[in-house]
Amino acid sequence: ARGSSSYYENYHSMKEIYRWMDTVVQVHSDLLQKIYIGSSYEKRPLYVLKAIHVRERDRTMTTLLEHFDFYIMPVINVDGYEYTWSHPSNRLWRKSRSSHGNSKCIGTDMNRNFDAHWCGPGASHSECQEIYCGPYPESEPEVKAVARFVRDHKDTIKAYITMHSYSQLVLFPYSYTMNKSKDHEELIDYTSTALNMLKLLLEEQSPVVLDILKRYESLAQKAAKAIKRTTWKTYRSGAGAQTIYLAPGGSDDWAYDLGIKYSFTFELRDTGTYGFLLPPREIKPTCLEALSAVKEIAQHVLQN
Ligand code: ING
Ligand code: ZN
Repeated sequence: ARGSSSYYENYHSMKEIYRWMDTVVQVHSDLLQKIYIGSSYEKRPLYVLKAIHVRERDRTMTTLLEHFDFYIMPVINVDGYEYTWSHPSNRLWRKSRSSHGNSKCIGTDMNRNFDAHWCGPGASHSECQEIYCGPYPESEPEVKAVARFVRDHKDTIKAYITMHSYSQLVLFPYSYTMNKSKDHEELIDYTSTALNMLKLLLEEQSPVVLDILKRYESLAQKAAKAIKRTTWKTYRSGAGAQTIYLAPGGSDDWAYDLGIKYSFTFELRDTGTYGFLLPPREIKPTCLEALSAVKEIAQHVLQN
C-alpha cells in the first residue's frame, strides 16, 4: 500500500533503535546477543550486538559466521544522535554532547578523540570547533567504552570497520599522517603499485598470472568492486590522509596501530547530491552495498 515501508527504509529515533535491538536479539536469540559496553555522557547505555555461528540462507554468510563472530555497534554517538531528533534545527549535529571546562560550546569530535596522534594537525583544541579533539585522548565516555572493548578483544579481532557518511569511499590507515602504513601495498589499489608494471610486462593474462594478480589486488579495491557488482555505485579507495584530509585521533588508525591490520573507514552514500541528508529510499541499497564490502573483507581475512 502507498506509504507502507519497512523499518529499514526509514530513519529512527534512539528510543526506536533501543527497542529494535531488544526485539532482534529476542527474535534471533540463537544468533544474537546484546552486550553492554558502557554509558554515554548523558547516561544512555552503549550496546554492541554479537552475531554468532548459525545456519544462514546465504552460503557466504554461513561460511563467514562459521569462522568469525561479528560485533556490531549500531550507534556510538547516542547523545548526539538523539540531539538531532530532539532539536531538528540541529539535524546535522556531529559531536558528542559533553561539556569540558567552562567553555560555552558543547561536544567533542569522537573521531578526533582516539589515542592515535591525538590532536595533531587536522584536529582542534578549541571547544567550539567541529573537529575539537577533547581535553585528552578517550575523554569521551563513548570513545573510552569502544576503545576498552576493542583492547579487551584485540587478540581475537581480525578486522575493524567504522561506518561514516558521506563520499563513497573505502579508506584505510593512515589518516593522521601522509606517510604510508606498513601494510599499504596490501590495502591499496594495485594499479598504483609495481604489480601494475608486472601486469604490463607480462602482457598475456593467463589464468595463473591473473590469479597471482588477484591475490595481490588491494583489499580496499576489492571491497569497492564488490560494491560495484552489488548496486553499481562507484566507491573510491585509498589511505585516509591522501584521499580526503589529514585527520588524527580516528578510530581506524587507532585500531590499526593497536595491531588490527585490516582496519577501514567506509564513507557511505552519496557524493554530495544529498550529502548527509540521504533520502530514506537510499538506506536499503546503501546497507546492501556496505554489507557486500564487509563480506569481501571478511573473505580476504579468511584466506590470508
Ligand atoms: N569522516 C571522517 C572524519 O572524521 C576520517 C574521516 C576517517 C577521519 C578516518 C579520520 C580517520 O572526518 C566523517 N564523515 O566523519
Ligand atoms: Zn563521520
